[in-house]
Order: sequence, then structure tokens, then C-alpha cells
Amino acid sequence: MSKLTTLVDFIYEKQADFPFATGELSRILSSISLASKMVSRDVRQAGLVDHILGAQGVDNIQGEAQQKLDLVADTAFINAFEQGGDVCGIASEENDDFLAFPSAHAQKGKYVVLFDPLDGSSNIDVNVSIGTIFSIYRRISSEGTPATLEDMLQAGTEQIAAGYVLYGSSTMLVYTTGKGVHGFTLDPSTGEFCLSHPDMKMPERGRMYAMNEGNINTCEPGLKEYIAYCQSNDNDYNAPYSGRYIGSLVADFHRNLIKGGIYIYPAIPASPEGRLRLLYECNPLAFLAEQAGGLATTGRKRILEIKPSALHQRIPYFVGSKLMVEKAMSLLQK
Ligand code: AFP
Repeated sequence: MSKLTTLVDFIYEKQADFPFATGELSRILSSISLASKMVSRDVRQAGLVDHILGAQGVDNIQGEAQQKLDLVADTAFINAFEQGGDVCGIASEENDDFLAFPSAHAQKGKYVVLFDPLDGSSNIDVNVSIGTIFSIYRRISSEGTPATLEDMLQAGTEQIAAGYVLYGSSTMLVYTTGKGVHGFTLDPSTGEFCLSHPDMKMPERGRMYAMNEGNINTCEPGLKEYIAYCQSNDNDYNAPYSGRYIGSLVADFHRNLIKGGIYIYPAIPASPEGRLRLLYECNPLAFLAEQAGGLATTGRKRILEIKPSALHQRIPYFVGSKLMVEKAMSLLQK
């Protein structure tokens, strides 16, 4: 029987990969793991809470007012980061502005974390996979002072670590610190994340494309041409690809990471900048994609090199298997 490696063991083993490592990054990853276990528990109870114990907005059996699950997740992660003491501030998709933690202890933290606490949250009510996506950066401002907007608006190339937790048929945590991509599955009986997918590699090509095709008529000609190519016999497999769109980016990305495929959310008239957020969704998954051998672009340029101009900036997104993203880009640029 092969040895079981828990996330905690793995993080501490890998700490030696970082020169001058002091354990702070490891502790942040441990905080993420802890908060995600709480969110996973709440996600698993979502149907019970909504349909058996009472509807949203009414008091639960403990007499507390129920909160929407995405706010519950947001609070769980913020608390974990604030209490850990290594993070001086956060920015989250759920909050209009970033948060600089006020305590002197937190202000000594060297890192900021940007995250989407519950991606795909419109899928909660229908019991479809959702996830948390995160990015960790080293702060630019001086230690001992409050975190600043500049700390949050760094290009994706500056990420120290990134990852996601997928609340699917099992709960998985997948992360990178720039030395490959590793996946851990939560064992519900012990409450431990166990290494299940070491050194994940995204296949160079795949037979699945994920896009909201309801928007196809409003897409630019090059993208229409790429989707037609996917659906034709005249592609690299000489057979139509399968269309697979979950509507939770993190779940579509995870499938493509394992099986090969492309996820596309273009600029369309209804979302002229694209729909997805650069800081909370696109950058972390772009870092993972590149580490696994895939690509992430706007259709024209590399995601990780974009210098963000606003916290909630949106961009067009093409992410997945290298050859598929390159093909889509070649048709867009024709
Ligand atoms: P929600 O978190 O609001 O459900 O948005 C999910 C998302 O950002 C991404 O995860 C999906 O792929 C995409 O939006 C779905 O958008 P469409 O409903 O426009 O296809």
C-alpha cells in the first residue's frame, strides 16, 4: 500500500523549495484548507438548510438568521486569514473594496490574498459543483502598515501561490506555488486533504469545449469560426468535439485540467469587457494552467502579464489545453 500524504505533510515537505522560507506561506495554505473544510460542510448541508430546516432569510434552528452561502464562505475565509496573522489584507469578489486588516499583528503580515469565495454560486440551488478560487501575493507596501490598493493590483506574474477548492462529488483542493500543480481530495471520514493528484499536467489538446453558446450569435467572427471548427469533422480529431458547459468556471476548468479542453468567456455586447474577473478568477487559474502546461489568454494576450487597473476588472478569457487555446487565438487574430 502506498503511503498516504496529507496536505499538511506535503506543504511542510515542500517548504524547503523556497529559499528563506519561514513557514508563513505554509500557514496561509493551512488557513485556506481549514476555511474550505468549513465551507465544504456548509455546501453539503445547503439543501437541508434551504428545504428542510427552513427557507433562506428565515431563522435557522439555532435562532440565527441564515446567510447566503457565498457570504458565509466569504466570512469564513476572511476570518481565517485575519486570525492567521500572515495576511495584512484581502480583496474578495463579494466586497466592493479591499480590506486592510486593522490589528498591529495582521499589519506585520507579508502577504495579501485575493479570492472568489464561491464561484458558480448561481449553481448552489440546483446542486451543481461550485468552488473557491484564490491568489496569494507578497505585499508591496511596507510591513507594519495597512495593506494598500497597490498591494492588490499586481500582475498575475507576481503570484506566489494560487489554487482552488472544488466542492464537487468530492471536495478537492488544487494549488501551485510555481513548482507544478498538486491536487488533494478531502477524506470526509478523517477531515484530511490527502494527496490524490500529484504533479497534474493538462493534456496538450482535448475533445471538449466549454462556452455559453447562447451568446454565439453576438461573438466576433473569429470565435464563431473556432466554435464551428470544434463542431466540424474538419478538426484535429476528424470528429466534432463535445460541448460541456457547467457554468461554474472552477468545475469546467478542473475537468479540462484532467481531460483536456478549452473554456471560453469572450467579450460580448452584454459584457463588453468579458464577464470574468481578472483578479479573483482569471489570474489564479491562469497560473495553474501554465504550471500544468496549458495556456490562458484574452484571445490576444497572456493573462498573467496584464497590469490590473481596478479590483473588479473583467476580461475576455480563453483558458485550457495549449494547442486548443493557440488554435482559437490564431482564428481570432486572422
Ligand atoms: P456566478 O458565481 O455568479 O454563478 O458566476 C459564475 C461565473 O463567473 C463562472 O463561474 C461561469 O463560468 C460564468 O460566470 C457563467 O456565466 P454565464 O451564466 O453568463 O454563462
